[in-house]
Amino acid sequence: MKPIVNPKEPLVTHIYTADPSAHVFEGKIYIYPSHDIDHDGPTNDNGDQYAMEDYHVLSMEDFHSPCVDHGIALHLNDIPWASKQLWAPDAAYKNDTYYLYFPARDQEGIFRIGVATSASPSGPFTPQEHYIEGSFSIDPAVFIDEDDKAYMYFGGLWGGQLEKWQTGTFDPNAVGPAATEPAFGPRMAELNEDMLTLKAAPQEISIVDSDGKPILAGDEARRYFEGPWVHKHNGYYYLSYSTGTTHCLVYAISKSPQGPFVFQGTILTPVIGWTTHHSIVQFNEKWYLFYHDCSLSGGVNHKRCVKYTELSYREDGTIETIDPYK
Ligand code: FUB
Repeated sequence: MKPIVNPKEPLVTHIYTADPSAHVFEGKIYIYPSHDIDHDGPTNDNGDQYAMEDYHVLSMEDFHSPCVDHGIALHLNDIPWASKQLWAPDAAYKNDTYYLYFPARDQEGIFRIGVATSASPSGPFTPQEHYIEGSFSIDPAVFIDEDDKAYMYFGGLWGGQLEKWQTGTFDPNAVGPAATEPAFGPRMAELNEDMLTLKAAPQEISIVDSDGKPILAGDEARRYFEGPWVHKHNGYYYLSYSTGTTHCLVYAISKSPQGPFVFQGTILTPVIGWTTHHSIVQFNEKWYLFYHDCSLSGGVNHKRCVKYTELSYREDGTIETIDPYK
């Protein structure tokens, strides 16, 4: 049977969507994207063009069913601590509750990560009064391991402010490492059983080459930029992420959720538009990549659309590189 939403085509066209975090909840595919908006504000490396104000949850019964928009699941106006920019979210299920994790700027303009809860995977979600204590930067991705431990991976350069947190407190003047120094890795923190608080201060995840040497900041084809995602396949943890300035989705693997992760290769070659951001999910024995590009808006960087395609592993566990337009 032919899918209703074709692979590599926008999942929905009535709104702009980006940064899809896909999960299988209650036997269906749920997608938690950013909701891009049209506006005439500034565009810059600080990411001011990504001025999102709410989240919509999308779902599909399977790949032969239409993609349903469940409407506004959470709005900026309802988040007491947040001032603007609801960026890439993720969701998780535990304790009979659905959790929506999301970054936003606080009242001082500093990116923090918040959490909201719902009894339903489609929301609406009720936010906590305050952001998660000890959280910072952007792009939370929550991975629940087979032993039920939950880890939140996060962090993004430039507008995502990861450079500003080198000392553990926010330094607005801090810059990233020199090209010959190790690149910044994403951060990871285990969540407490309540899924609302961190068990300990976030730690940096190390990404190394096949000789065990850290990937350097000047190695822009391989270094971490933003958009972490962790999934498990055949006993290995796969950390995938965006390389930002070189516009690829790449991945590294480890035997531990704490890393170090050894760089492997490219999952997705560049898409139309500056950003690239994804998730990987298994549904009915097959694996899928959800990602976005700017094809729906004719290439406007802050008006993106979410897509999906099948993802394949080779015999040795490496992932076949996908060309988004073939
Ligand atoms: O959507 C806003 C930001 O753009 C996300 O947080 C980044 O991952 C990039 O996709």
